[in-house]
Amino acid sequence: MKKFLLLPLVALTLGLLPVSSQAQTPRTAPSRPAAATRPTAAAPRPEWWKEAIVYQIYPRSYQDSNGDGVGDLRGLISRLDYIKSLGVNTIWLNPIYGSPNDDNGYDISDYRGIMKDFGTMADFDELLKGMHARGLKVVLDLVVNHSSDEHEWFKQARSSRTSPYRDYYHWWPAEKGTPPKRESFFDVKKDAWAFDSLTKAYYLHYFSRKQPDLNWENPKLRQEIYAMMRYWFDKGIDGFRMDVIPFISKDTAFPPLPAKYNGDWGRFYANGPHVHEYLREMNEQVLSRYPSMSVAEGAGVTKADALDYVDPARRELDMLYHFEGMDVGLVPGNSYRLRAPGPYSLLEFKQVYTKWDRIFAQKGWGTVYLGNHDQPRMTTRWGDDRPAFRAASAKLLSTFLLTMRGTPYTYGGDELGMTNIKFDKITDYRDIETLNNYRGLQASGGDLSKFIEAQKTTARDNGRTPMQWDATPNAGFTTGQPWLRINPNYAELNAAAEDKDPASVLNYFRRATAVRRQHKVLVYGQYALLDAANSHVYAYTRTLGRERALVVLNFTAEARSWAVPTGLKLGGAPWLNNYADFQAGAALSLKPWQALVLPLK
Ligand code: ISL
Repeated sequence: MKKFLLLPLVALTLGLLPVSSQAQTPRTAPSRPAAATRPTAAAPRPEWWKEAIVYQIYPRSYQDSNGDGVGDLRGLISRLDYIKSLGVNTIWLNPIYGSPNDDNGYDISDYRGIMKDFGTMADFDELLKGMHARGLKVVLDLVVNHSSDEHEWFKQARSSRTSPYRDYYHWWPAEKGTPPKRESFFDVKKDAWAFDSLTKAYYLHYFSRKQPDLNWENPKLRQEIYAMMRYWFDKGIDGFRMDVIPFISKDTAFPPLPAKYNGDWGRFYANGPHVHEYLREMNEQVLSRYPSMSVAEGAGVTKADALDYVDPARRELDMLYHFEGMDVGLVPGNSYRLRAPGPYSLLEFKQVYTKWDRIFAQKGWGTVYLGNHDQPRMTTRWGDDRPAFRAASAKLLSTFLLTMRGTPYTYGGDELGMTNIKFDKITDYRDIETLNNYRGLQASGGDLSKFIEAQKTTARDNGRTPMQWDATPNAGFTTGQPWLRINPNYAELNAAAEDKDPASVLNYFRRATAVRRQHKVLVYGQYALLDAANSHVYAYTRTLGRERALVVLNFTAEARSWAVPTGLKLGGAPWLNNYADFQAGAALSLKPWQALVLPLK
């Protein structure tokens, strides 16, 4: 247990402390008395998935059991007790299906089988049973905007223009000329059309050439997908995370890009003409028939269309996750994930999360995440990975995740405070996005050193380096050659060491999940931003009936003082504090990256 310095709090309550002894440094912005007004909207309807604490696992990088350097299902089974010990209750597994791995499983060649590298269906059944036995729900990835070009459907489709599978994909016959411009995320030339010489036609691929887009306008294709979803639900899974689901419906006339198109193709691809019709159909024919949860990867979804996906009255999906949080601090409209110079703006960060909370204030339900397999490590990106601040900032970020409204998604490894590996050489990268962007930039004579520098902060492989289990060779991840280099900081940053240390990032994370599970105010309570103009401290209250909490997060490496707004009365020892003690008073003295969750009277 941590010890808290309660004395000053008691002294203050009794009026024994002069105000000057409470605030060591001037605060950055005046407090707002408005905090005294409590939000009044009715509490949201309880659901298990609103109370979920999701732990995302990238199986390729979690635990190898057979020495081939790639994580697998048996490895994962061997880590179930660790996963349970985190206090999470829902697991999202990145794709585990048959795949030639052009995009690490996001190119599926067999929707009903298990990737050879990962094991067998018997392994999956055992994993599912092991998770359920521990009270963990299991959510799989649903990747149905595209398949692999090695899927039997595509092999058939490309074999002849008259194949019954031809319409499972989008084709543009060469006799119509060059297809209207569409851009691709992973193509070296950014061209989303690939020419297939056998049938003299172009096929559409929003991602790599090995990821042809499925044609959702074809009802037969949709029935195949729904049957496949039922197959997994009948096995007992509890839900799906839906990969780029806003992209599935296309205008098959492929009109030219509109004049206002500004290269933001994620936005352009989202919300196609029939997407909501198809999601309602999917809900009616599959989702509503199982006690499931669904979460959309909300690529291209904005404030204006978010509720179209998750308003329960529309019977589509349960939740979505947006990208606006991830875009903070990037050069707008730049597809190479170039970072804006200097640190990101906490004001912008607060505005984004506050805006997205508000969208779901009356209906629908949000999500909160700070990293995933497509993002760098949260501690490097949003915290401070220098040795002196790494642990404190990682704990602060977990505090944020676990005290916001909306379902929190924690990415495996972040509970340890893992950091970006920051490769210097392109040859260390394995991710198709980085490799093909590099090749494209090289071909067009772009600035490669600027690109490599930006990748150190933003590249996806930073979030994919193997899990750091212990200080033995290869961090206990594999006895073979790891598929992606392991971060050398595993010698001190690893689960075994952190497990033994009561003050570790890991043990703090465990306390934080326990606090969220214990206090429903942190799940369902209204969120109110305090001190919006403060560019160093992020503070908010959560309110549910009579239960109320104050969250104060110092997002800087300097000590700060933060004045508690008049009208808020601290109500006892902190529920969470990432330092051993704290001084309560009319102003809080915050240490670098200090995070506090305080009950209010
Ligand atoms: O559209 C975007 C932003 O508006 C992109 O970031 C896009 O959503 C993202 O790259 C899609 O990610 C998902 O689909 C990809 C796969 O590589 C990712 O790992 C997956 O999460 C293709 O399946």
